[in-house]
Amino acid sequence: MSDTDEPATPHRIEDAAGEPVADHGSPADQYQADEHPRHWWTWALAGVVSVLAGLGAAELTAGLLAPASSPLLVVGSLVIDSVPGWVKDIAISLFGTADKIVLLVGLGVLVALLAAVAGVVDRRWPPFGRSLVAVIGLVGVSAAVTRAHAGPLDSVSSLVAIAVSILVFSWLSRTLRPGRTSTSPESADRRRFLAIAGVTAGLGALAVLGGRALTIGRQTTEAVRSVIRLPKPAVAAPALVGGTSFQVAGLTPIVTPNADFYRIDTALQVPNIDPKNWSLKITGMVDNEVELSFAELMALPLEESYTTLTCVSNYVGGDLIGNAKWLGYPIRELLTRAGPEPGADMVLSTSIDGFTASSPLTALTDGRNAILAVGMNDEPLPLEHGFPVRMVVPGLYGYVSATKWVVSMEVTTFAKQTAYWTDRGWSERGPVKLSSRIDVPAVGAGGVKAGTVAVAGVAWEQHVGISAVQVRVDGGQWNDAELADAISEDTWRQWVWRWPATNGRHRLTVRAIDANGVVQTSAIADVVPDGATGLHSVDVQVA
Ligand SMILES: Nc1nc2c(c(=O)[nH]1)N[C@H]1C(S)=C(S)[C@@H](COP(=O)(O)O)O[C@H]1N2
Ligand SMILES: [Mo]
Repeated sequence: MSDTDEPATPHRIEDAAGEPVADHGSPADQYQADEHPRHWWTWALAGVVSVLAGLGAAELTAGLLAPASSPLLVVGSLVIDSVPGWVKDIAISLFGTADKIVLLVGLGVLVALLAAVAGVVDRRWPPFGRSLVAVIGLVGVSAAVTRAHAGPLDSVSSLVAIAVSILVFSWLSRTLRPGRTSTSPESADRRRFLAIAGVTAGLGALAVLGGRALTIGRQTTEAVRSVIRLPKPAVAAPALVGGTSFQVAGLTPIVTPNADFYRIDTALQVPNIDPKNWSLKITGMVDNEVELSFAELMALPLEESYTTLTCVSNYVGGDLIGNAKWLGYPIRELLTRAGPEPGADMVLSTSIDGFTASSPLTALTDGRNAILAVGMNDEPLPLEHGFPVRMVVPGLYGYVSATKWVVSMEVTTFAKQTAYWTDRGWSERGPVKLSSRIDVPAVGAGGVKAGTVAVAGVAWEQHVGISAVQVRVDGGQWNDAELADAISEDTWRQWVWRWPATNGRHRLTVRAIDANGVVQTSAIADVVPDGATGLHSVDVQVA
């Protein structure tokens, strides 16, 4: 804002005690006076309140998105990891088991002091104070990204803290420079500032507590999960012998580690379910309603199976696909207990957070490994993959079958009920489509040398299986790739083709042929409404 925006009526600038400190008849005087607005403590307060608001937003973000990114916790653990042993020893002898609380409170006090200083500095030299706030926040960012197992998402909370602190500070400081925005008398301005600061501080503190509570809920669930021992399977998955994998650098591993498994869901916060409180109800068009507790499920003869899970939103060549060894109980057995009534053709499964999926009844009863899963790659399900119980159904996209945190199954009909994504324009049925992907050479790969080059990837059509994969160069003839052994028709299959590569720019294209002899179509379809089709191509520069 420029000085010409000043209100026409001059008004008095006072210090905190209410003494006039300047009288300004001319805009120039007034500008002068605005350089020293309000008493320093209001600026210190503005600094502290802004940073509290920022920390509140950050803790909420951490609680919702990335629990490991809480700025207070990451900076705290950075301090713990970096102080020398003797300092730790002194801290423990002084504070005992309260040492961590003392550390966090100490950090809080330090941040509050720095925030107060930032506020006071900004009073005189805007925007240097604000920059100081950003610098404090960057300490959080660097602590977050340097923690063990940190990912880029872990910097999010500290970035949110910086943004919110600076926004709130700019806003509060406007109410502190009255000549620029307000024509009300000084005392009213001060009351207004204190009211705004009080409410903001209250909201910030609430947000910090709320965010911490969310994280604690998750930590509790993680703790419960970590002591669960999966039972020995009654039916074990086949041991994977070497033949199912090729040794080609960059080729997707045949089994996807849990930490790398794609995640798709509508959950803003991953549900925290204590297995003690979990149960599954089978209702609807059944002779007997069935209710099953977690303990009952774990006591049943559980079966292991490898199943590749794919998302309908996976574009051609995309990575929304993974293969895991699941442990669970056949849904078919539970449905037999329930006894579906004639006419039923669908099972609507519901998650604790309200997500629903419509699976054809036949896919759950026709003998395939459609399971209520408790284990993923020899571990209890990770929280974000459905702990404690989810569905896995070979041959169907996840949105119509793979309900995580599942709590009920209603036996019904497609005519009567629709599921979450069907109500949003997606098809009510989602059988997986035949597809294949080139992993190596990677898109845009440089450094490919003329000579024999391994072109490799995966191909899948769950519950049908793959019989051949072919690769062509620059639209030439199709060449048969070598196939690794299939684990089963429910999993993807690795392939490799040894390409006699010549110098220049080339386009590699792959297609798969399924177990029935059907060739993957080159017709391009979008992911909506029932999955993408088309062929995956990769352009490579050979030198
Ligand atoms: N509760 C719940 N379950 C869900 C979803 C969801 O949004 N909520 N998404 C589904 C979709 S679209 C897919 S592709 C799979 C993904 O499972 P994953 O995250 O374990 O890979 O979960 C399915 N199960
Ligand atoms: Mo999906």
